[in-house]
Amino acid sequence: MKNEKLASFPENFFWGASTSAYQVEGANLEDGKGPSCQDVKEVPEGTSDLTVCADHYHHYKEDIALMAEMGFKSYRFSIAWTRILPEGTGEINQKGIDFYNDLINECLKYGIEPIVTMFHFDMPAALDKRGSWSNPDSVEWFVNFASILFQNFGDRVKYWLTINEQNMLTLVGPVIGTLTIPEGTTNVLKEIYQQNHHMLVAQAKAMVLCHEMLPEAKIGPAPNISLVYPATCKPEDVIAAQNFNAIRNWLYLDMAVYGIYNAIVWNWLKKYDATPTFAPGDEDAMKNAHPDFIGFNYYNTATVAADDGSIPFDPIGGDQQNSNGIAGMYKSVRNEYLGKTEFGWEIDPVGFRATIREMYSRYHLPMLVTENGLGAYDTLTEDGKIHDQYRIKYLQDHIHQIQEAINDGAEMLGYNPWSAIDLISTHEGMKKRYGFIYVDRDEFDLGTLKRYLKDSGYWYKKVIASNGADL
Ligand code: BGP
Repeated sequence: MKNEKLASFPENFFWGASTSAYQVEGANLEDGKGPSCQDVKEVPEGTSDLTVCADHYHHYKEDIALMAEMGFKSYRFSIAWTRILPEGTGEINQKGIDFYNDLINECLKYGIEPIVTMFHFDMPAALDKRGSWSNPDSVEWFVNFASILFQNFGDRVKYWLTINEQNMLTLVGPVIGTLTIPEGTTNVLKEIYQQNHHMLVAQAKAMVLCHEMLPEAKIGPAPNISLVYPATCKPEDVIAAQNFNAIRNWLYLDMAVYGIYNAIVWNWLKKYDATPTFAPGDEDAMKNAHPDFIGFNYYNTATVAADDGSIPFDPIGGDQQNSNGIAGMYKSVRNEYLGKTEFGWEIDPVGFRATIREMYSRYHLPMLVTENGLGAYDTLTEDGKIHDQYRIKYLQDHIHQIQEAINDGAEMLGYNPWSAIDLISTHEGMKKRYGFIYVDRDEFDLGTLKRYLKDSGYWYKKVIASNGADL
């Protein structure tokens, strides 16, 4: 597929891919690493635990060599808080620092830009015991962790992402195993949005600190953003779509960029006596922080209608891309125009373009795609091949829409789909694969852990070599 009539991808566009520490590394309690909430959670039935994952901790050199073979310009990974600070605060684990130094240096050896996520769903278990994000001290815990990262890795890491999918932590925390509600909580909605508030303040302070400590570096948020469509042109459905857009998307970006609470969300929370309490200085902290770019994950759009009274009060149900709705605000419906993945997520490449256009109109900042991708069952053939034409098609269609968006005037920094290598899904185990690199293991049988480039990996190599001209 060629896109000759469209504007080209910018020079130095970050073609790469993503992973997160707890899903890819394994070695979850090795070399001094402390447990995170992911290591102590109940493993969803029928899925692997997180002790080995893709064993990237021991195979990172081989993995980065394969990324280099595909021509990656960037690799987005996260740093496990508990590898650096096993208890979340206090003593630093030197072996954790050493591991990420080695990982970063290995990327740089091949000219691959390390893009580092500071927090990807892995709250230290020790901090969970101290109230997790409900504890107002969580802001300082995170800022302390951030300062250690900037100090140790800031000489080489130029691109930082604060909190991965804070909106999903807030909206679907239970399914990704991250929600801790202190005992005795009576207003759960208020507690969740108080946690969300602490994360927003923590993010703001980390952005300011980054600019102070590392004037050359760039930092941004990484929420999961996907435009929400009204089911019909019925005005009530349009209001429902605005509600969901405000709750799911704009709350997070209005806050990151402008330091203000979205009015629709604020007034919805008010109805339930659930608006967060501000500590002295919070407002200034949020207003003073400015991201250099917007990192965002996109999987698909959502479609909603007005709630007809059938939606139960459940603001934390569903998964990242599917939910029933929120009572009085919106009701999720199926979009008949879209196909679905084998795991039930709708597929909407054109919605990608629409989402990028909308974000650019609202915030006028360069954007970095930090996730996008197709979770599927893959098969390794006898001769060591993975024919994942379905993934190629998905990525092709989405990259094409980025180019359309660039042609519309959007400023795009890079594309880092999920995932560089097969890893463990948030709640569907090893069988839901996303990688360009296949890892030979099953859900429970650890296999050989040998790596194979999938057909999509060979295809991506060609895309990168042509800077997106040859899809
Ligand atoms: C995002 C997360 C990732 C990742 C991806 C795919 O929400 O940031 O950690 O796992 O979705 O989701 P899943 O693993 O549920 O298929």
